[in-house]
Amino acid sequence: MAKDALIVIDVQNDFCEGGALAVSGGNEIVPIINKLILRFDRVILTQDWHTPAHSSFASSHPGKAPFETIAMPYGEQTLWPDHCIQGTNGADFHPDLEWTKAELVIRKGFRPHIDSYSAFYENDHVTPTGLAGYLRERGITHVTLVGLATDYCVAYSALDAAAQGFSAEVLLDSCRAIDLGGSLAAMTITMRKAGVTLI
Ligand code: VGL
Ligand code: ZN
Repeated sequence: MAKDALIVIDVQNDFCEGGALAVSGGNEIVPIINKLILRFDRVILTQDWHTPAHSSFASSHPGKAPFETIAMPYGEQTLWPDHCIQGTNGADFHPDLEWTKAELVIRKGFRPHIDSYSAFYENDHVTPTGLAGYLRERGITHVTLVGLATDYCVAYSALDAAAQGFSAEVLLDSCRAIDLGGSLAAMTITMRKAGVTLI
């Protein structure tokens, strides 16, 4: 029988109402995710965890505004408002998220010169976080993904999970999207093509 883990992506204050990079409806998913956490035997969380003046922040690039893009050595990077800075309230999990049961917290985006959307690899697609090895060593073969944002960190995590040979499922009603320039529709198609199950 497949061994399943719930991966809760970036349910942090800065992605919820009133946060620096608030995702519309982000708060609504907290009670839904809390019910899922109760149902799963294995729960893993991710936490976007940037250095101050991180290279993914528009404020680090003179003349650039949030949501513009820039060429980085590893490819095109969208620039964001300052968010989820290590040790700040914005980087904390939403206060109502029932996270105590989680067995692992994967922090990502902590290298100043590279962003990380995926829970598995940084945006260069080669620097691993260690999550694939952790799952394999624990015999976990199936991952269920929920959280923020559908079209960025959830989608890239699901794609990498599938590429790493895990069966991956995204529960769309437990996610909310940023939807920048059609990114939600595009990532939905990309996930389907990669064999990610969207529910
Ligand atoms: C995310 C943009 C920047 C996310 C994180 O969690 O989807 N998006 N950092
Ligand atoms: Zn980020």
